[in-house]
Amino acid sequence: MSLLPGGDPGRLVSLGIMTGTGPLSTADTGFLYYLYFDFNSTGQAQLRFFNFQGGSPSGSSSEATLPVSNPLTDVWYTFYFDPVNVTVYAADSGYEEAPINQVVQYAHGITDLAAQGAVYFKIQNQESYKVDEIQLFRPSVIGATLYDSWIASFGVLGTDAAFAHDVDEDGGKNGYEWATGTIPIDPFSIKPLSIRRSGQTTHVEFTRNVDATDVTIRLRGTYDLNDANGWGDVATHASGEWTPPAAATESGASNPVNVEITDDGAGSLRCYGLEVTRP
Ligand SMILES: [Ca+2]
Repeated sequence: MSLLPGGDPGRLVSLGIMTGTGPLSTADTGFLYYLYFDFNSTGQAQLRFFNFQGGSPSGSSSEATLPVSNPLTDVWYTFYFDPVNVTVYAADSGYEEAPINQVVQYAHGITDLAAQGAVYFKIQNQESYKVDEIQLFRPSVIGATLYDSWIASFGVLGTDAAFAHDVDEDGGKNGYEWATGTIPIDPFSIKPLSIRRSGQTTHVEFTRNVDATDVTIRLRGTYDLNDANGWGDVATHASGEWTPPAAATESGASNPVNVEITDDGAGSLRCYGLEVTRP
């Protein structure tokens, strides 16, 4: 954000990421900001932030002083919007996101940003200010696990996003779909175990999402479904490798990869289950 020559540094500039066309409006859903290069002639730049959903305030609204001294004409802002928080950084000589550059992190309370239609970046008071550069990208959720970021990327939030929940009700829990690389919001996207017998050997096949490095996958087997203590590990994947190594063969150039577990000791009848856990 740059102050134009002759522009008044004490003048408010408004910007936001909000629904609908036309000017910024608190009747829209989205994020609204007031930026001051020099708030009340204090020499300090300030950010004020507001959030609205369906025309009502949501989340936290407050103000924060920028961690820069007298920015004069240019401030480099970085705004991270994740499903829960907005995190803002500011610096006076380029994009900086070190802890010392953090302006504020706050919960926005917005659960459906597009509830009132398409979302636009809007700015007012452009006669004094200009936006020099906007970069859009999808960051991982700050402080979140790999699984949390993955499930949030499908717009699944709250209790629906629990590892043990099955949000699309296809019989595969979210954590299982993360581990096997299917789509958690598509009930037709699910990968059950495929089991076949070849001579005295049983082959169990499924897929594995190589990005799911935060889970342990355990193929378990039992000879008696009525015996809760009858389950034993056939093969386990953790920390990037299978145990025992000889039991598993992975193939395929794309993600998810195909996994084939060979169970030589299966005998005449064995039932299998894939258990997915995370620390
Ligand atoms: Ca599912």
